[in-house]
Amino acid sequence: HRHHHLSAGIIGAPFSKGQPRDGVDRGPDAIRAAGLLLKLQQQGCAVKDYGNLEFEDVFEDAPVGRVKRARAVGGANQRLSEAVRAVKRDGHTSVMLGGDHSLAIGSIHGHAAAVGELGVVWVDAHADINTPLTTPTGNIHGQPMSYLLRELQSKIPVLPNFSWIKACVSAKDVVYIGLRDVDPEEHFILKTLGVKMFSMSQVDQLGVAKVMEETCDYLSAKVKKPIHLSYDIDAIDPSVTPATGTPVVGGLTYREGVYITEHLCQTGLLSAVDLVEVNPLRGHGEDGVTSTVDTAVALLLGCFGRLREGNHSSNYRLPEP
Ligand code: B3U
Ligand code: MN
Ligand code: MN
Repeated sequence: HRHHHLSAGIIGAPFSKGQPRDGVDRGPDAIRAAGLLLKLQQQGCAVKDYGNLEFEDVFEDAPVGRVKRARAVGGANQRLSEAVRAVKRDGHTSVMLGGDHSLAIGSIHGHAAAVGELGVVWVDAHADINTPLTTPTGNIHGQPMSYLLRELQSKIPVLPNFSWIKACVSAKDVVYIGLRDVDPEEHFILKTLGVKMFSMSQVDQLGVAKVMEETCDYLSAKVKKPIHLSYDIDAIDPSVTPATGTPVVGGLTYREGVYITEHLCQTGLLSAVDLVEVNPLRGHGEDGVTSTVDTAVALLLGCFGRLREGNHSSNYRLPEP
């Protein structure tokens, strides 16, 4: 089996304070309850579940300027960074189940601390690159990239519980896929830094296969760096994945969404994955939640070698009559 060597180290991060809606902290358990671990094992992937992280309660967490719940978000991400670093030290591909997308701060920070320079593939309806001074909402799940990019550090003010963060990603090592709801200030940042992006317009224009070919050519142009995939479920069209906090019409199809994971897996460079913003308390009833969670599982299975043509293990032999 080609993917026999793959092993997943799963971290649940039931954290919601990077955004205002209840329920996204139930993402990790919902994704596990849909059978993620067993399905990974059935396709030949070794799995270690590190369980759910526990986050400290923060009682005084008044806004700092526009930024909401900075202390809680900073503290949670510091823990997550340590956890991801440990999973990488143990030799697994890290799988972080969110939780909201503010958790990408700790996940990418810990991944980079363990393996060094990364390529980041950010699949999302949103760019999540507002700074604390441009954010229109104050929600940190709309800001994680701004704390991680070296090129933006002169624009980032001091925040409580954020001093441990070391910007560890270069703008040239990031590719966005699926964008369709980008604030003007974010668009300025993306264009000024020359960040590679495939908005939904480019997905329409090129098709997802060309988008992925160009993504991987771009990231591997000089040296092949480990890839961090940060997958926001709201990248997929809300007709398929409605159970999320900020659905945006006109998203990726299920097939396009899965293709992205299949292609990244085939590179052999996928080293950590975030699956965030699944909110089982949203999505208009049971069917919407089931569809959302099942899609999240399908994306993760794609990251670990599942092919839609089918798979078989290399030691399989037909039964003799
Ligand atoms: N760009 C807006 C909205 C947003 C970002 N991420 C999500 N929504 N999920 C913001 O709050 O920064
Ligand atoms: Mn996001
Ligand atoms: Mn999003």
